[in-house]
Amino acid sequence: MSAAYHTFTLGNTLTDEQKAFFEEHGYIHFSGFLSPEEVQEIVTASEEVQEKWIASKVEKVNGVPVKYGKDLDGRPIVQRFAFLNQHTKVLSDLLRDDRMQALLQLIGPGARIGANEKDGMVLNHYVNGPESTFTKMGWHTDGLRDIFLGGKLNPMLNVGIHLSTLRPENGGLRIIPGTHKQGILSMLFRKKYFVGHKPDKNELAIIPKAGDLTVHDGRLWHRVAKSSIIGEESRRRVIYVPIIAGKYEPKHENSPTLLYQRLAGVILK
Ligand SMILES: O=C(O)CCC(=O)C(=O)O
Ligand SMILES: [Fe+2]
Repeated sequence: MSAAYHTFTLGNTLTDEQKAFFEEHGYIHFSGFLSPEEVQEIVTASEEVQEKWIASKVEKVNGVPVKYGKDLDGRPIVQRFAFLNQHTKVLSDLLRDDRMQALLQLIGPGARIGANEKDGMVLNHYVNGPESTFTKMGWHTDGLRDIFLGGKLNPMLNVGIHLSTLRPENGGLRIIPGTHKQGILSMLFRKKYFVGHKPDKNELAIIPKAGDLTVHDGRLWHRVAKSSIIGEESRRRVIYVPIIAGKYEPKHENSPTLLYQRLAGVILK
């Protein structure tokens, strides 16, 4: 059995204990990274960007499709923003926080925050209502796309900044600790990518408070469980920012839409 659930506090440098925990389990949970006021400021900033994107019918950002859906009242919302950091100062500033920079120590030389690479800063907004289609996400690892893209798996971590306080009934992130140490075959075939949703006997529920920060290794298996609560109480917002090493590959306005991103539009429902 696993030990009691452990959260840490993130400072301007990582402690040896924090590094060792991450190395062993492939994830780490820091509580109280942002204050309630900072969380609110971020939510408001995302709503301002959302209004602009809806008004000007933005379909893609740097080649990455924007996912739209319906809120509880039927109004259109953005459910997956990409490169959000490029569209509001509140979020570009967040990436410069010394504590964010401290996380680079988790992957070693050449590490950087992927502000302009991959999908940049992503914000997922889930809500479970009568017209919702984006309520869960099947089992996957975030690193697989790299294998498809270049054959080579570059080190990659995903930093989650949680903007909603959850209870277990809210669903949310489920991970299988330790799977970052699996071989390539297990990374490819342990589960059915994105279509498998069954709970795993070894899965761990990440139950954050708004303002918490988590990091998971790009090789770790995880999914998003559907909320069993319906309505306003089911609302869940979470930001992801990649930390990467390897070749610098910035995206720009004319970057192509990748096959997996087209598939995601079909599968991620
Ligand atoms: O919403 C989450 O917590 C996880 C989302 C996720 O795994 C992803 O976007 O790759
Ligand atoms: Fe993921």
